Amino acid sequence: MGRTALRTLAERVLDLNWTGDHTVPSRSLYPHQWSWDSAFVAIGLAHAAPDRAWRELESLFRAQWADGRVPHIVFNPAVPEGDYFPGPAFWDGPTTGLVQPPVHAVAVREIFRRTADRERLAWFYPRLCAQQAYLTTRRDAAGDGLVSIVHPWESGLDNSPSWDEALARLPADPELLRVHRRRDIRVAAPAHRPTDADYARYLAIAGAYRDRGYHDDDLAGRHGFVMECPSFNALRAAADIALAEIAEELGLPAAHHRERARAIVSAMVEHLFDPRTGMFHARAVPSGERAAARCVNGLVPLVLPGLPEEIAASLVEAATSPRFGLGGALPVTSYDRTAADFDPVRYWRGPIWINMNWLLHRGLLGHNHPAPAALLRDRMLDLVGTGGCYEYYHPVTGAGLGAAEFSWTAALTLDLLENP
Ligand code: 9WN
Repeated sequence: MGRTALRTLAERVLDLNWTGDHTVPSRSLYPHQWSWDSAFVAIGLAHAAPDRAWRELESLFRAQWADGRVPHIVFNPAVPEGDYFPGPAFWDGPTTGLVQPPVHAVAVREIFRRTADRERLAWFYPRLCAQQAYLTTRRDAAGDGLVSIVHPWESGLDNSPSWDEALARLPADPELLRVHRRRDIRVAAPAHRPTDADYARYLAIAGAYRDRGYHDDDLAGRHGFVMECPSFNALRAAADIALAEIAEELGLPAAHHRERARAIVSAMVEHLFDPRTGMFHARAVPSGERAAARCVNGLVPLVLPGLPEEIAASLVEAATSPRFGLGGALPVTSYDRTAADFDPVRYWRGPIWINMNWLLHRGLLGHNHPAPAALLRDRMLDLVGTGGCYEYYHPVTGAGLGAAEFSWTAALTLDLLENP
């Protein structure tokens, strides 16, 4: 498909999934508003429909909690309870109490660059600061300057092998799946989705957090799943860099944002980088054990401009190795291709995701690797141009998998087309 036809296709997907004040990730599988999806969508809409880009994030931030957290799903009250599980009845409210990676400050900066709308920028700035403050003060479960996630869904890489060891320590209660019927495996192929055992654990962890009123006190002592995720923390540092630029634009002090970004990068290098694998790994709290699996979230810190150059070089090397295949015929996989349990179809355990590759593309450019960045961009555009805007793609055949007409794939395709 030519680049012009691809732009038309991507815009059509975003139009199809627009509800009037936000974009659903996919009409079939995800009929509500997801937090980091909206940020990626806004980055694409900034090119195609900038007013809609602002409205996308405004609707999300209108659901921000008083404590500053931006919920991972904002439920659309017009959508029947049965259309997504776990829906509002399970979470006991109009939003979930979980969060997702804070890509929003980067998105706001991108929309501002294209609109120069200072009034809207000023509306967002305190809200984005409150989002960061929640993460910094309430979610540093280990007290080491890194944010902990309390559920695999918070990482956005739900089913990643990064969480296997931590999940294996928790009981999988089959009764939970008798009480609550899964909807995802009625809409998508079960072989592409998490297993029942993992889903039972997801429900148990979410239910325990909900039953404690979503309080974050003594997470390390009281909660069953507490993990430091390298891509979540990298995106949090990237958010502070974007916030520094936003603050300067508004004539406000910015140094504290840059200082916090620096502190996050140092803590990540100290606690999450493994010189033996040359990449970052998730880490359990309070045990401090690093997950053995090599997953794409361990490469995403390449987005950080402040990363020591030898570490950036080591990430590029790991990405280029046969484990992830950067520079090959297809974009980078979500998991180590050489791992015994690499699964080409199950989500986050092998397939290729456009948002992860879009972040790596930015990282390659930021660390002065223009040739592999250009190649990766072409590979992404070819993949989407051949298969359509899928949720993820088969790492051998490039076939589209998961939800068709998936919003962030369309949005980030638009951004890649606009930024040659
Ligand atoms: C649970 C919406 C979301 C993405 C996540 C992705 C998937 C949800 C699910 O879909 O998660 O949040 O039901 O599996 O893993 O990254 O935000 O697109």
